[in-house]
Amino acid sequence: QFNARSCKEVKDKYGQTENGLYYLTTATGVVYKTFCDMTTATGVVYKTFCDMTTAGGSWTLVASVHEDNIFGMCTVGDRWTSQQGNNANWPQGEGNRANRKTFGTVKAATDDDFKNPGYYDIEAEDMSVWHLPNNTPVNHWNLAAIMRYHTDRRFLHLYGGNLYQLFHSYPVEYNVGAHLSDNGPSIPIVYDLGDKESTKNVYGRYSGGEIEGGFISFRDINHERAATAICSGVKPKSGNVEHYCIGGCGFFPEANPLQCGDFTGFAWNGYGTHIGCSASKQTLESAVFLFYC
Ligand code: KO2
Ligand code: CA
Ligand code: CA
Repeated sequence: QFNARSCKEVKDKYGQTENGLYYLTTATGVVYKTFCDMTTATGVVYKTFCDMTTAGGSWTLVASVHEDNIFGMCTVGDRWTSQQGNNANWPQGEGNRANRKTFGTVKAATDDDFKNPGYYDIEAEDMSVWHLPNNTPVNHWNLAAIMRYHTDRRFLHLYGGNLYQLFHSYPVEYNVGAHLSDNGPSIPIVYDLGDKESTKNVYGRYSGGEIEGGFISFRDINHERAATAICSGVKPKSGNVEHYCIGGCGFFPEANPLQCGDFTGFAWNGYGTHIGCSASKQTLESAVFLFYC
């Protein structure tokens, strides 16, 4: 066990280069009992997956977004949206994008939502994203991914070093602004598996006309002023973002409550049909992994 705050430290300080599970420790802080009496607080220890190979980096898995039941519509399991219904009086929903709550375990990161302390603790520069079929065991993650990409422009420097900070600057909240004009940043990506064209196939065929592949986008807003968290692999060119962006605010007005949930309106034209605005079955049944480097 190492005293490392990220997979990058596990590699740089301790020379570990194997992909796999490692214990990390959050930053130690100073606790002031009185002005003159201070002690050092120990960090929180947690276990997560390190990808030590992609693009020569060392990537820490900090979260996964998993849809347990697309028909649930903002019920139990919709931790990245709302677990308490589609409700205009609860505009941010769970708010887990910008708080310190944690949930899930690394071994179950394809079976349910996962968020560890690294999400808010690590000061990162870039992100990597893997789309992994539900219920894939850790030892198969490398081979099982259906889409993988990373950023390489150190964009997180501009947004406070992690998603916790980014989503403080760009709150995912109902009625926070208008589609397109108030959207958050879209960052160009480098594909490790897939390409711009295959990204369009991840989402509905109709949606393909509304998106541009080759980006990861944050805090995108729909026609009805509902905000989503992440559009994986794409940049929206229109306001039907509920069909290709995940995680959201606590209220989606259109067809209430059909668009509320971690995978929003991904089954708008049927479950996994891949026609109209429906994503493919493979997409619906895959978790989205978020890594920092
Ligand atoms: C549809 O379902 C429809 O849905 C649109 C929604 C989807 O986000 O906004 C519009 O309501 C549109 O008028 C139409 O009803 O089109 C792929 C379908 C998008 O047919
Ligand atoms: Ca979920
Ligand atoms: Ca719509």
